[in-house]
Amino acid sequence: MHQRILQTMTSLFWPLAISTAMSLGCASTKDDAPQTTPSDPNDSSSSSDASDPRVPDATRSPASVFACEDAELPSEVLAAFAASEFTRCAMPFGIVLAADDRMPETYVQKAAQILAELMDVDMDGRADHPELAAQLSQWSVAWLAMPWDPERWENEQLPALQRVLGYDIVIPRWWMESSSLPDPGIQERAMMVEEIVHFMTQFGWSELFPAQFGVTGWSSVIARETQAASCDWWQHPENDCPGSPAEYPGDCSDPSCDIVEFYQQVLVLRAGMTPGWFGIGFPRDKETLEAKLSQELRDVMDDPQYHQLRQPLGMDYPF
Ligand SMILES: [Ca+2]
Repeated sequence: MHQRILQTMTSLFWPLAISTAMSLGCASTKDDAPQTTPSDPNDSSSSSDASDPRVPDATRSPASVFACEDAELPSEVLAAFAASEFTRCAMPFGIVLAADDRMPETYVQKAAQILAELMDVDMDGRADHPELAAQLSQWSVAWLAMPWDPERWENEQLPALQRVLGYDIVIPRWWMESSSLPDPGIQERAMMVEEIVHFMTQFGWSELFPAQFGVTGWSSVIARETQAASCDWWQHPENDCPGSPAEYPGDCSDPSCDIVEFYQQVLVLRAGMTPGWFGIGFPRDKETLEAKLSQELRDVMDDPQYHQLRQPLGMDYPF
């Protein structure tokens, strides 16, 4: 339920933000055919038992994009992808990312590279946190979808896909200012980072480290930080604050929405990147943010055991 709230928020907010900021045209294009490389389920390195889907092919990058029909997934998942014309897949460290056939391959590739890098910041080909990879590989719990057309997605594709797959975190065409550029631009990449960080926070860190990163209530370190900042230097534009009403319709007051949105901006700005958008009152630079964060949160974010991003993404994970 709380997951639906997250999608409700994002599905409202990104398009509104884009429609107000968008001045460029955004003609759509179809794209070339996907590569046909098999998938790569899990972390780790050696050994090569082809019968074990958890053992990766050492010749293949975790960021490879391949035909979904070649994914090492159960036949009912492959059938659902085929019926929905989700043909472009990547499985960095076992995590399922699948895209509508119309999504340009360069966009799927970039999303796969961002996901792979967030899971393997030192780019040694192994997930930095194997338990996180195992957690996020549970496609029956959650997966990443790149749909193209909102009507078809809501009315046809999602109903079919959610019969076999878990919750969908989407990186959709309709939140992109353009999908006609040869490669994703700044806005599209920031949106990809945001949605993938949301996915990792809600379905990974929150589950593995509930006391530090839990988003199902208001007791974790990041939850308390969100509450402390709320209506001071953080306000989601769908939430009301005293003297500062919501700027967009919707509701992001549930912890799984408010915390996840707040933490993404903290993580990204603190790592030296620019979030795709800023909450009301949110600092615009890393130094100002740093001064506002509690010592407790900074200690958790800097603790190597949690593998939180500490540097800007290169977004160039080899594929
Ligand atoms: Ca690594």
